[in-house]
Amino acid sequence: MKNTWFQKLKTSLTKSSTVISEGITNIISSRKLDDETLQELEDLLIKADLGVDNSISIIENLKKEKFNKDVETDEIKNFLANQIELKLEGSYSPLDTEKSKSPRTIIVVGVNGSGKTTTIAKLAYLLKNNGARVILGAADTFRAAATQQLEVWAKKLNLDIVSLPETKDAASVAFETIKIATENNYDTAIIDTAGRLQNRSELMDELAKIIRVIKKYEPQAPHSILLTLDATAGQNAIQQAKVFNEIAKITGLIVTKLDGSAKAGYVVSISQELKIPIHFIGVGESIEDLSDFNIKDFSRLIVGLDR
Ligand SMILES: Nc1nc2c(ncn2[C@@H]2O[C@H](COP(=O)(O)OP(=O)(O)OP(=O)(O)O)[C@@H](O)[C@H]2O)c(=O)[nH]1
Ligand SMILES: [Mg+2]
Repeated sequence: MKNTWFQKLKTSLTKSSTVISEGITNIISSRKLDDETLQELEDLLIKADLGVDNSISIIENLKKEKFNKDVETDEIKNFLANQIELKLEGSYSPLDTEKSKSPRTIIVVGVNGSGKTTTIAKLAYLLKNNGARVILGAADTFRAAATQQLEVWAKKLNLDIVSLPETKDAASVAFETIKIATENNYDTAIIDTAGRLQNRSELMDELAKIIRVIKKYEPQAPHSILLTLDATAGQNAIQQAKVFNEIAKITGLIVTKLDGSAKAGYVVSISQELKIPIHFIGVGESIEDLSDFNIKDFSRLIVGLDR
């Protein structure tokens, strides 16, 4: 199982690792690590979206260790992998699935198309396979067909779902979901929400209301507020995440669509800037394509190294 995941992550990171790996090969082929070479390496990291500050500090460290020395490609890759791993230290934590808090209420938020609904299906599948009784709440009352999309997943995965087709009030659906989950002893309720851009204040108000209303039913809930971040969006998403975090205290991140991104280095920026743990990464469109975020594997694969 672990190996399958590793392969999947490796494939997912191909776009990003090709940029870095080929870049390194081109830059340092039989050259000493002089200032010009270091500058080119720094540009490469910035291009892979590690963020300017991270890229500068990593290359400064490289300079301290290896300036004007003859270097091999793999030596540079290993150095960078270690540096990336250090930057990511502490950025993973598993999603809390402690049963004593049943029903655990998880609410998933994010901008339009960032992967909320698909991720909910993947997460529900994962939790169900671990023996949890899961119920879904279709609180995206904004987009036509959003409820239907979640219902299709629920049917496929044989999961119960709460939807109130007659209401446009997302908070009512969320309230009803947690109520039904509590009364019927579900372990976990996962609530889908509408995609919203952080500058749409009426939608951000709606999000605040959903959370307020859930708390009315159960002050401890929601136990997790997860933000999906699209890895192809790169640095832009960091500002979005900050606004979401102000409205709804985000407890964990899921970085989606890593498989389609040439900017996977963005994960490093996220962890540095947001200091919110990354629980999972999305590595494809199918139901099994949700993986725990493994820092070491990520750090090595992104620079084109294997285990
Ligand atoms: N390649 C890839 N595609 C993904 C991943 N996660 C989601 N997608 C795709 O991204 C698209 C949008 O996903 P949704 O789950 O509908 O996103 P959403 O955030 O619920 O969208 P709205 O409800 O419209 O805001 C779909 O085509 C998904 O299949 C992923 O990890 N990898
Ligand atoms: Mg959706």
